[in-house]
Parts: sequence; C-alpha cells; structure tokens
Amino acid sequence: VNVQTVHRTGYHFQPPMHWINDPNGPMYFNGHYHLFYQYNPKGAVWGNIIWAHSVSKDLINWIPLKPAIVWSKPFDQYGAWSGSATILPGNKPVILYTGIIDPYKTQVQNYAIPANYSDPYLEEWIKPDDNPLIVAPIGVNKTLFRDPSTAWMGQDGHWRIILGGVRKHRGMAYLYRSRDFKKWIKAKHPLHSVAGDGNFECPDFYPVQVTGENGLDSSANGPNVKYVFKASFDKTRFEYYSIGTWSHVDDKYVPDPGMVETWKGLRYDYGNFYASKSFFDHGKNRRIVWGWANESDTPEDDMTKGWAGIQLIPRKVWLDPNGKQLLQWPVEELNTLRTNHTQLRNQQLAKGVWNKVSGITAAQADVEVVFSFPSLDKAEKYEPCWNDLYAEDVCAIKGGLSEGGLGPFGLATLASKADGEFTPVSFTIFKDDKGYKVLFCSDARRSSTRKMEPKLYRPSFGGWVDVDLSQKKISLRTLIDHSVVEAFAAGGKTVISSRVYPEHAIYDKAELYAFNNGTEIITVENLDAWSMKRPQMN
Ligand code: DQQ
Repeated sequence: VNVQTVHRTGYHFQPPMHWINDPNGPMYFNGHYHLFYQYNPKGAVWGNIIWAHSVSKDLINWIPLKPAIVWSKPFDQYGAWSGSATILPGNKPVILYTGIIDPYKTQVQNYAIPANYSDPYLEEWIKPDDNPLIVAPIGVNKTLFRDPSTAWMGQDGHWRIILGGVRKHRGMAYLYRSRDFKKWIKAKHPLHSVAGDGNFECPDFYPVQVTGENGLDSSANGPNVKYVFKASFDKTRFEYYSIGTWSHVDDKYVPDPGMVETWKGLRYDYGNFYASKSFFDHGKNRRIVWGWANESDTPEDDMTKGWAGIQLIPRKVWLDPNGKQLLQWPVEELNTLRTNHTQLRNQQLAKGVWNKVSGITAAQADVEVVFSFPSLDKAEKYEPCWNDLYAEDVCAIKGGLSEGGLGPFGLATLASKADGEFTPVSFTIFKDDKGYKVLFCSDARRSSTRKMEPKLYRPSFGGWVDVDLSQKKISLRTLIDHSVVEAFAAGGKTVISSRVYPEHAIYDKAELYAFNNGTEIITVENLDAWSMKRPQMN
C-alpha cells in the first residue's frame, strides 16, 4: 500500500495505514495505558473488523502490538466489534466485546482475558470456549444489540453492564447483571432509553464527583456523586450525554431536570466525534474520554490515501462546578510535545485585522489564547428563530466567515491567506433579554480550495458556550494537526473537532492568524503557541 502522508496527523493516534474506527477497551493497567480500536487489516474502508492494540506510558507515545482480538471462533467468526474493559478485583482485566456470528450480522457478547497477567503489555488475549456470554433474548433485534460497557458493581455486590440497541425507535441501554461475570441476566427494565433518534451505539455510564476534577472508578458511589449517561446515536451520527442520578431502587438512570437528550442535548464535541468511550485512570485519579474522528473526504479518497480515521487526543473529563455540564481538557501529557514557543501580548484587533502568528509550525501546533473586549454593547441581537436550529446552522450565518458586532473573532487555522483557504475557529456574542449568548464555530467551508468534486464534507460546525462574560474575556485552546483542528472553548466548556484537507495550507506553508470580523475591538491578551513534536506513533 502506498500511504499518502500529506494529511496524516503528526501527534494524533493513527496506525501506519488502513481503516480505524471506535476506540475500544481503554484502560490503565500496571503502568501502561492500553488502547484497542476497531481496525480493518486489509484496507482503508470499514470491514473485516478486528481489535488492534497499542500501549503507552503517557497516552501520547504509542507502541503497536499484535491485534488482541481477531475473529476466529464461531462466536466471532464475522467480526469483533466494539466493547470495553473492566478491571476485576485482584487486578484482573477482562474485555467484553461484540462478536458477529453470521453474514446477517447477528450480535453476541463475548469475553476475552489476558493469557499472561504478568506481561506488562498484555499482548496475548484468550477467548475462552464458554463464549458467548450473552445472546439477544427473544423480542430483541439481534442485529442491533451490541457494544458492552465497562462493568460497575452495585451495593448488592452484583456487576452491571449496559448494551446498546433499539426498540420501536427508542434507543435502549439494556441492563444486564451478574454475580460472577460469567452468567449475565437481563434486567426487566433498561437502565435508560431515549425516544425518537434510533439505535444506541457505544453507551457509556459512569460516576462523576460533584466537586473537583478527580475522576471516579466506575463502581464508586456515595453522597457527592452524579452519573453521566452517553450514547452514540446511529441515526444522526451524533453523541449526546446527560447528567443525572442512578436510582438504586429500580436500577434506572434518571436525568436531572432540564436535561435534554436528543438534538438540543449536550455533546462532548459538536464536530466530528463518535463512538467515544471513557475509562478511569487510577494512576492519575482522572476519568478520560476518547473519541474517534472519521474522515470528511470520500471513501475513494481514503483508498487513495491508504488510511482513514484518527483517534482524537484523550481528554480529562469532570463535572462543571455548575453541575449542568461536563468540562473537558486534553490530557496534560500532551504538553510534553510542545516546542518552539511563540507569544502575542496585548494585541488589538480592529475589524478586519488578521494578525499573523509566526515562529511555529502552524500545521502542527497547540495554541492557547485569551481574548478580551472593552464592553458587550456591540453584541448583536440573538434571533429567537435560532432556537430551532442546530448551532452549526447559525455558524453558517454568523460564524467566522461573517461580519458582526462583538465578533466573530478567533483564530484562522490551517490558513493560506493568499489562496483564501483557512478553517476559522471563532466566537460571536449575541444578546437577548435574558443576557448574552456565545456562539462557538469551527467552520470548514473554506478549509480546502479543492473543487466540489470529489466531494469533501465541509460543515460549519458550532456549539453554544455557557460561560460567564462578566470579566469580558473568553479563552480558546486549539490543537492543530494537518487535517484536524480540535478546539476547546472557555476552559473546556464546549469542544469542536473538524477534519479538513487544505491544498495550500500544508506543511511549512500553513499559516495561523488571530482575526476579528466584528466592529468591537478585540484584544488578544495572551496568545501562547507551540510547535508540536512528533511522538512515537505506532
Ligand atoms: N462501530 C462498531 C460497532 C459500533 C459502531 C463496528 C460504532 O460495534 O456500534 O465497527 O461506530
């Protein structure tokens, strides 16, 4: 295979070639992080799916190992689909995954265990012959019955997992219980279900602390604990999460009042991010969430490139002190790749100004910036009809490519200004009778000068940021890596990842600018940017 390098990432997770999708079974065990992932060993399109496996000491440098789960037995003859790891008492990891048993994609749940617990890499995995552990009961669609979660233990000492499925258009998180991790019994009621948006994939359920940034083991419990439920909605290809409580009495998840779970709900990422999975890192007492970003070009492009799919940078995740959403931040280990620091201090941006940030490799960079403004008076009016739109549709009207009052301002990433090619990551601030609304956009519409055929997917991704503007400041961190822009607004309140394929803004030709397209003057209070080194990547 001829692998095209131009849009390959420098520091995001990728194997040397071929197709990847969901992150599977992430875990921390005896000093190593393990990442398994859905992988096609034969090409750059989805198919022939096995569990590939890499290990790392820092979540940034990765060593490839041989695949952990390859389809071979009657219970996974047609594929090894997504699943999760659980570390059982006695420090014994176990994987639960979905096996495909026939050409009709019938799904069962299997387990795999390490052949040698003292191998620090856990390279060899055994799929015992008493698999499958779970088959779809009568009345449940056995081709939409998959993606076992990490198990957690209730106060009754029984293990629990959830599986994704659908029942009459209701996304279902089927609940199973077990005493011994072998015999699993379906609970009468699902842990949770959501009407309308179809099948659940990769459901996740975990506790978070009410205060502080530390994570919790999946089985943790107690008075200051809330729960997060996340599902990947197959129909819209969006993920939504909500925050709530786990009722022990009837073993159900109850979202907090006001939580919305479909199209206006909370998302980890308002861009290209799917099939995410979280795990508790007991080495650093944090919970980490990991998501896959597929390509936004065509399958033909992928075959020509010889590769498709990346994993985004793992993020620490914790509850916002306001209790209404999660916060996310790239794991701190990422900072070890920073080199060639450059900065701007107190630079004023009048309307139309593009201030170039030089001295770094703008195609492979990490940028932290704080913008401020003298007042909120120039904020334009928020249009009530926007309530009925996705934020990305509002970004198409009011995002970085438009002109306004208080914003849009932000960073023009992967830019070749002379060619009109760039991906703006921007804020636009609006007012209504209740206060201010902050629109955050990552607009791919000008990201590539490539003609419309073959088609690239170039959306104007967007999300709203629930942030206090009383200091008249807002921060932005942006991870730029050749064909991906991962942007964190206001300390991780709203995150957007975009995949883009510039023609001109590649390698040393890529430029980075701070810009303002609004009439209010914006100050770049601090901008710190770094080139990013290339880690060991498989
Ligand atoms: N990908 C896997 C499934 C999962 C889907 C198959 C989500 O197990 O539901 O590759 O991307």
